[in-house]
Amino acid sequence: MCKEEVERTLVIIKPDAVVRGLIGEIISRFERKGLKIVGMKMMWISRELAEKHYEEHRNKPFFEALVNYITKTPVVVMVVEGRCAIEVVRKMAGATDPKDAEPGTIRGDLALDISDAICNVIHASDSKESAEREISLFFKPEEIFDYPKAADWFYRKGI
Ligand code: FUP
Repeated sequence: MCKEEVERTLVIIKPDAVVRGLIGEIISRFERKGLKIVGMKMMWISRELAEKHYEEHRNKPFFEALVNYITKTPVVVMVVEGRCAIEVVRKMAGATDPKDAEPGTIRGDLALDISDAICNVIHASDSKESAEREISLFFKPEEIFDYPKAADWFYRKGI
């Protein structure tokens, strides 16, 4: 389990969140938590990219609906960095089905209805391997940035 390691994870603000005007709300939650956005863009995911991203679900009955859902409108994709970011962002996202997601989580607070697919506002990578794979699917290396945040000095050890 992660304790100290700075990790990067892929977040997608999905079509339901975009059309409901929730982009800012979701980004704010990550910023307030202390996570750092090191890559971000709006894009319209192609069918081909959606199928690659959701490869592990290819044989599931909801695959077609899932691809239709994620390609329905533009989305915002982000690389989010911070201490144990993969686990932290998954916790912030909450359970897959928004009816089961705890209040306080993004899905618990911001979603309820589903359609042919489970519409659940965001995607967040579920492991180190997925994070690496998904980040390289959506971002070129030069689209991810290294920069300091104002409070970095405060958390340095030994001062
Ligand atoms: P999560 O890791 O929480 O994003 O959930 P999964 O990887 O299990 O599922 C990926 C996406 O498939 C979900 F975000 C929504 C969709 N899904 C369905 O539409 N129906 C299902 O029964 C399960 C998942």
